[in-house]
Amino acid sequence: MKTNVVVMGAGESGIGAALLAKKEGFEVFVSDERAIAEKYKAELESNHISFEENGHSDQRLFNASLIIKSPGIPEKNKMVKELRARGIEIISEIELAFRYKGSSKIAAITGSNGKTTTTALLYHICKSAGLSCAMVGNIGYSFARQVAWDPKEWYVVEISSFQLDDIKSFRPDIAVITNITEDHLDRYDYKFENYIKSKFRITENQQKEDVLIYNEDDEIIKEYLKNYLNKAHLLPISMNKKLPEGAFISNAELHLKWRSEEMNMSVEDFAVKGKHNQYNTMAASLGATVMGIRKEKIRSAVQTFESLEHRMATVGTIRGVTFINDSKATNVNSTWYALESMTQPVILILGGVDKGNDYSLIKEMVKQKVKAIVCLGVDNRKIHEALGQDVPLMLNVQSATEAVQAAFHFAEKGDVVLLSPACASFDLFKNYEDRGEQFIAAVKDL
Ligand code: UMA
Ligand code: ADP
Repeated sequence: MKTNVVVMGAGESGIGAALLAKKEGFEVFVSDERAIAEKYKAELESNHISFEENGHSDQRLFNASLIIKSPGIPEKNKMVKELRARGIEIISEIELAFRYKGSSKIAAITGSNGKTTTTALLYHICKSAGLSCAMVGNIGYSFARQVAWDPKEWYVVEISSFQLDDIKSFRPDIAVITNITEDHLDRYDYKFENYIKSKFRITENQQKEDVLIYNEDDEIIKEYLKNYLNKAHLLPISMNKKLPEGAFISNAELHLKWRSEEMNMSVEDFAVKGKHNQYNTMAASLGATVMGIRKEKIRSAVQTFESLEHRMATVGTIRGVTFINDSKATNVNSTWYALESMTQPVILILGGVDKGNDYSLIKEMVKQKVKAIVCLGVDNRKIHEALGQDVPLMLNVQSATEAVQAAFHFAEKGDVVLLSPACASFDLFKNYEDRGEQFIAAVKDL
């Protein structure tokens, strides 16, 4: 028997970690603070992995020689503090998956916004090109589970800052940082600097043969890179300047250059629309080029990619009013991009759980484009204070149905009703998917 491993948390991440650790011959025990979901219990039982639920027992955890911690468990957790104090090694699930992935390669995508879209698009390109590949990580399917059950030559991994917090040797062949704006500050002692550092850990083990694709127009990233001792080959993307290497958009045309490869493509041909998706498409296309995928394949995959649910998805048009579901916009920056892409007058549905939002960032956009704001949240005071002067109409509602009805009432033919809340959803909904689905149902009921 090898090291005795305890997995903390029995969600998608923890179960994947337990399965891989077991496969690699570790003695594995899973511990969860709350009740474990039936489907996960069944998986543990059928794989002969012992577990406890409704509490972490000191004795089990303190005797572990290695802890694999689920990303949702914060550093301020009492047990985590105690384990740190005792010097017990703690790693994340993506670190474990990296250690056992063999010679397979990794394209890893992080950033505050656009991770899922960029990951899904890069995966779509890889799949269309016939690569042996899987899409894993924060997107919802555990990286470790994939490595244990169905190894592939390439892993396209969406990575959150929480997963990066406990890496040691994790080294992606291709890393992408889409952008960095304030988010999740409650996990980083309310210090933006700590969150930025966490995101940059995606490149900390990269070597000169690896590539870091980053957003050259993002001031935070550029500033941080100035003093960062980076070993990876840097590949920028930009909409503001022409670049000798990397990807840029100028006059609505994408230009991509990497070694002897060159590709041009009109942004009109991108399947996903909006400026933010132009950044995502640049990052994914550049990643695919570095992977060695031919430009013809990339071009056709970029044209056929279907946009993801709850992200700027058109629900329908009723009496000339178009309804757009952007429920996944859970921070101010993503709502900024949603508004930026609007060409018609907007009735904006905003609000929910505020993660320390600075609404002044969307003030100008709101002044220019928004006719009315429907506040969909338990506590809407901050929105009223920040934007109350900038729109003629503002109203509080407590459900998706009320929000849709009120917005439709304010709207005229040619307007857009945009659900892009800039907030988390947990005050009135189970999650952002639930919020989006209730919005869609309410539109269908009109
Ligand atoms: N738990 C404990 N002890 C604690 C706290 C929690 O045992 O002190 C237990 C809970 O009872 C629960 C389990 O830990 O059973 C949950 O673990 P988790 O919160 O890490 O969630 P998982 O289901 O394992 O899902 C995680 C990611 N979740 C988070 O980072 C919060 C998923 O990202 C990811 O898809 C999955 O691993 C597979 O990689 C979700 C997410 O919300 C989508 N990510 C955040 C985001 O995108 O903003 C970062
Ligand atoms: P993530 O996985 O990082 O949360 P998603 O691709 O799911 O990113 O998009 C989340 C939200 O951010 C959506 O509202 C989407 O419209 C918006 N968004 C997507 N890409 C970007 C980007 N590159 N910059 C800013 N906002 C973006």
